[in-house]
Amino acid sequence: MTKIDLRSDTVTQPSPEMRQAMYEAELGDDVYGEDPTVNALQDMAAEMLGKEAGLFVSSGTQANLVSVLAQAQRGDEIILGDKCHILLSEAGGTAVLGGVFPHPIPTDDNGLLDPDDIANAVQPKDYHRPRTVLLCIENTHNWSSGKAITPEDTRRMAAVAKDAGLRVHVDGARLFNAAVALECPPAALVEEVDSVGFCLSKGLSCPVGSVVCGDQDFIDEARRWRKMLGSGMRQVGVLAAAGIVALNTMVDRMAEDHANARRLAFGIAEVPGIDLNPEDIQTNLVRFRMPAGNGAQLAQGLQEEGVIIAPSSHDLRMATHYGIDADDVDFTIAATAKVMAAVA
Ligand code: TLP
Repeated sequence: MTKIDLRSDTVTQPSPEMRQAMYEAELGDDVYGEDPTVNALQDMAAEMLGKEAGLFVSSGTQANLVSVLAQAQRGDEIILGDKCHILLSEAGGTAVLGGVFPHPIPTDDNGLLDPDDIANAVQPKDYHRPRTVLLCIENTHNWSSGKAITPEDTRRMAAVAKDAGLRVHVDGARLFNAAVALECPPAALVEEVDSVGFCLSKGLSCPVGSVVCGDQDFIDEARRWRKMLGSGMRQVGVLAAAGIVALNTMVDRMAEDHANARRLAFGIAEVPGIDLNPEDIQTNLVRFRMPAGNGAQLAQGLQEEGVIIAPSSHDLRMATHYGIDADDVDFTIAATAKVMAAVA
């Protein structure tokens, strides 16, 4: 049976070129800083993002965790959006492992935080209050259907934080999707920020890994936290090799995923019972709403047709990625219409 897995871009498989590079990778012990392939990936990532240094980490969650812990002490506070991944989907790690207090503020439909809300969330200097030290921004914004945050919007949010003496972190799990969608160099998206993490294992299709970038002092501190978290990995160039291929070959092709996402969004928006404005779709995530309960029926019905999405009552997502083509999209649109006709 057809198997079209739209749960996430994390399900992507490495390309043949990646597997070959992994096989041939030159290796060393990365805890000694001696893995040439890891070092090459870190340098390449830092250069692409206009930062001094990079650090290979095991996941997007770990990228955020080491970034926050390297820039906030126990008892400090971080400002973040109320719909961001760090707050909602990382098991409370910054609070549990770092004693860092999250201060959520509203997120608009475009994944943006209002600069006034940021300014108002900064705690006054008073020993009753936690110290506010960091602002976190997410680009692309997952819960806002993968909206790409422009350099101007990032600048606007970061400027308020900087004025208040905060540092700024970007959860750029899908930063390269944003760069492709906005047709700008990835470095332009993080000019004013102190730290940024991006995932290799999502749209870039690597099996494992993320890279954190920033200045050398930040990276040194992040490396210490990575070690403490148990991810001082050894001959990890086998994984980094795929990352180098990804940065060379998989960035521009994500335009295809974005075109497929729009095709999908325009198609399913026509299906009665699906609430979605396809014009909102900029990157590879298609979120839509349905009457409560219908989502679970749709997920179940699609599964029977060979299309997999994450089950949810009424707030659903389909993700396009390497391995999904326009035919898969058309099949999914037809299957969605068929299942929803039966539900009605
Ligand atoms: N997101 C996953 C799930 O956890 C929801 C997905 O399928 O979208 N930041 C952002 C914005 C993310 O979307 C994710 C993963 C992460 C960080 C964490 O990355 P991993 O899964 O590598 O720890």
